[in-house]
Amino acid sequence: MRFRWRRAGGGDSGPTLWRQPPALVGYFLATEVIAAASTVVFALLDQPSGAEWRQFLVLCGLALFQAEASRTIERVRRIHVNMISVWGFAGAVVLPWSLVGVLIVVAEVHLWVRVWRGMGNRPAYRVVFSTAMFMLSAFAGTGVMRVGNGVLSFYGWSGEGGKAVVIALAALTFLVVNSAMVFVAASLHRRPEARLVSRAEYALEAATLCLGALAGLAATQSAFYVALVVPPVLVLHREVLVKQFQDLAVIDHKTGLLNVAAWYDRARRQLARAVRDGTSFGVLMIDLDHFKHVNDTFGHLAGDEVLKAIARLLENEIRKHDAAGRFGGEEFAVLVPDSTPPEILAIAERLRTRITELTLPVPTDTGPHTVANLSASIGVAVYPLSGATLEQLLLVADRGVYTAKANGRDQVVGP
Ligand code: GH3
Ligand code: MG
Ligand code: MG
Repeated sequence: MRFRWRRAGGGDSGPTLWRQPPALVGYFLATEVIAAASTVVFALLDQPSGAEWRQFLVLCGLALFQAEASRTIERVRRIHVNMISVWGFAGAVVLPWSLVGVLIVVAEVHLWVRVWRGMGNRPAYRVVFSTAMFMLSAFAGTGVMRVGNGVLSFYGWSGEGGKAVVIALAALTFLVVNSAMVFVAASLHRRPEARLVSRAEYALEAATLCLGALAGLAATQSAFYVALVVPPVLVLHREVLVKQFQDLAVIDHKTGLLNVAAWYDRARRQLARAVRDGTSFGVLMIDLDHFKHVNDTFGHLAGDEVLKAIARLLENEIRKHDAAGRFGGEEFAVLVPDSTPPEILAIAERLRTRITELTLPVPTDTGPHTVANLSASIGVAVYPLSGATLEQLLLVADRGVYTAKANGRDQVVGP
């Protein structure tokens, strides 16, 4: 897996390495130096056999072929979960350390040159870091293979079962090292939410490692067998894309919140549930105050950073089954299910306070500045108090926003 730098544009990672937090920069450089230095040391120590060179060439060839075959997929895709793990882990299973390192570098450089470079959303330093991270994960896997095979031959266990166990342990090691490194990067990047890797992502990673193990084993037999791994890899790759399109269809690109259509969908379902169960729920409309002023003072890019920060604030402040959406511009809507009017008003009030407390470093033409003293006008509607249809609720919440603006902004207006 890779570190998700930003979720649908929701993060704050800049285009240059030096704009990242210093601890993160140190972590990147340390990872890269260790990966490069170990490869050099391994190259001096390893003496690959003719068979290992052949397997290396086969795996390299297929990695490049697979990357070429899924090039268009990789291009339309904006978030990357790639299949380097397949080839990297295949290498970890059968190749000596040095060739594993070179295999991963070749595969990543190829993807960089042929796919990512032209897209402009994957700065070189990120590619370098992911490459180093995959190398270290694969080296750990190779280490487990070496030790495991050593133990097997020491005890004279030559059965296939023992080898399979060693491969499973190597895969687990790869996964653990990889996840730990992603976790550290996310922590240093001050993106706690990026540390959470979903079960689906682990499943995908496990599937790619299984395919990698099979590719490695097949490579010890014949190049023709390895070719059998390519179609499943391509299909897996495409499935990931479909899933990402599904995500993109409901997500606001700039902030990572729900888009209008998805928010409406959630709200409609909530209304149906509330009618059925006789419960109440709230709709908050949030409009930032004098946002034009932020743009005029700090520039549009800084304005975008503020919108992203507000989105993160909303996500952190609301409960899991509440839904925050971006309604366009600097307007947000929050759905607060299963709550009483006083609870809903309290949530609105808390959001308003948090927004006023926000201070945010932003990049501007004249260097970094701090945006503070933000505020928002919030209109609240409550089902069934404010209306029986979604349109009525939105109208009441919207009217609340206008009343709040008229009364001097930075306030919550209830139903
Ligand atoms: P108020 O709501 O308090 O009346 O003042 P306001 O300045 O927020 O006024 P208004 O809602 O009319 O203006 C919204 C501004 O938000 C206008 C536009 O420049 C800015 N805006 C809308 N969408 C975006 C965006 O995606 N990025 C940035 N940076 N600015 C945006
Ligand atoms: Mg507005
Ligand atoms: Mg506004």
